[in-house]
Amino acid sequence: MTDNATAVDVAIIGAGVGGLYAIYKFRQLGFSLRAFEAGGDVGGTWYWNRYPGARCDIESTEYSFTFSEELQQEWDWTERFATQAEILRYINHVADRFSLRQHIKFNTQISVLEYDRTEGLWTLVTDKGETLRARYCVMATGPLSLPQVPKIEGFSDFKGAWYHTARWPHHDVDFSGLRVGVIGTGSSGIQIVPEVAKQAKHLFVFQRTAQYSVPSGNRPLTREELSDVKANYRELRQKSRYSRKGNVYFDVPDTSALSVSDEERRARFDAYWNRGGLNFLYSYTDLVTNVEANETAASYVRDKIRSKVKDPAIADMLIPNDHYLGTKRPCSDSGYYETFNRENVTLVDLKQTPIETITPDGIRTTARDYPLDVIVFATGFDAVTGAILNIDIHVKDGPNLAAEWKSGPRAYLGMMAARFPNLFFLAGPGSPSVLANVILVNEQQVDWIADCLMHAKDVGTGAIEARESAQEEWTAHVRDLAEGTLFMTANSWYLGANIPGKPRVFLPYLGGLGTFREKCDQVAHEGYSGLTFIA
Ligand code: NA7
Repeated sequence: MTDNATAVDVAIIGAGVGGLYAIYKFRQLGFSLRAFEAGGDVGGTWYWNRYPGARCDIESTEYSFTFSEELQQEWDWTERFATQAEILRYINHVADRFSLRQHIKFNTQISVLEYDRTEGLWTLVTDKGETLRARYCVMATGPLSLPQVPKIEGFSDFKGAWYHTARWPHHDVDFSGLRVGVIGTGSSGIQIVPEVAKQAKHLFVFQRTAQYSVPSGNRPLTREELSDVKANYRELRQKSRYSRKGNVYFDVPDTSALSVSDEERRARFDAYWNRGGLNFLYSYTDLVTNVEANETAASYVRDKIRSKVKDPAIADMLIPNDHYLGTKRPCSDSGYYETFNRENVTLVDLKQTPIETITPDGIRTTARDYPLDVIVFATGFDAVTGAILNIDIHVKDGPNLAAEWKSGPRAYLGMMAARFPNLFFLAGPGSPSVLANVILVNEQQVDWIADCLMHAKDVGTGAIEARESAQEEWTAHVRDLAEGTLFMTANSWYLGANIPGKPRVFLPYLGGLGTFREKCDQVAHEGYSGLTFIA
């Protein structure tokens, strides 16, 4: 452990699911630690994204920690897909049950991280100017945590209220009698729109890109279902850990959509559609790799949209026409398309009539003015790298991470950047991150890092560093997996396309969580090949 009395062994930045598990794990192994959290309490994404309709789209019995059998036996999920409020209650329960809160300094943002090679220590500087020194630093900053508020001219003059879905107030927001504009129709927009429509005098939905959304199929979980899962949790979790998506409810398809008859394909699509959830995209092997296969599912969804939306002109506006199904983060909804049948809802197609400016009284597009009392930004995040690069991370008299990643992030196994010793990323670029159940992703990475630190301790190492060659090889591997898939064709946040000026690089690792785990285990087995342990 560190020989410097004022330093801790491990500093953890972020107290969402990754940070909490890191605290639990490193403490269990006897490391001294300190965690910092920008929010006022635990939860990360689930602390901030408390907008009406916020809900997970992974089954609740899967989207939960696996590290404690007691925990998973004692917690009762109530719905197939948990609300933000229920997930946050669960995360708070975890924090209390394992006494994790005592290690966290809340309402504290880390602004600077500087590594001193001579001392082998990181110095963390908070937004309040306090400092802490640590041997190791774990970035549990979250892949979807830095909100994106687009820079629209005139915004500061707007006289009404405004909110971002990812910075929602802690009190209820009452839209009754108000004219509300929602900008953005990704997962968050698609979830909040039906809820706001129920209250608002009039809701204007400002859509830049129409999205494919499948019905969530959410419903209460029965006692029998819950007991059945609990009785089989060990086995289920083991399968999930080695599955592609960190989720055994997602089927592993075995057939090409093109290898079956139209009737057979339709029957399977119907079955998946009626069951609900994102599993629809995994009904066949080639929906995101083959244009023709993709089209079979896309045309099925288009028909569904047309059947739900009464006005054919509005249905046409809601049908995506510029990307393949599944190539932007898929959405699931509870009555999204049907909301556009309401008298008090208007869809504004920003592709036809872009926003020109925000005025003191609302939004002006190239076609007209929309007077508004409230603007809701459901405009997403600077994903995967945003929260990491929001901190000035550098080595004293050495490289700066933002400069190193100028043309795109490079990290060995998505966890370590060469020339930045003792710094680890959770759910970072080049890891399964946002493409799999992020709780299991975090658990796998924390466990791997913990083993690595124990190894370093055993061999008496001060600094662990990724080799440049290993980093380049991994980065090329991540890129190669994405090249040739349809993912590369869409303007998605997977590719950083939602952030002006962000390099167009496919951020997550497409090989799946199970394969990633095996690769990481192999690296450990080889004595941490690709890493250098410096005395
Ligand atoms: P997303 O999926 O990034 O969606 C953001 C939406 O906001 C999307 O429709 C964007 O259109 C739209 N957007 C962004 N900037 C603008 C501007 N300047 N003007 C108009 N419209 C804009 O974020 P979410 O919060 O919905 O979901 C993020 C993830 O959280 C989700 O995938 C789950 O993993 C959980 P675009 O498509 O870029 O044209």
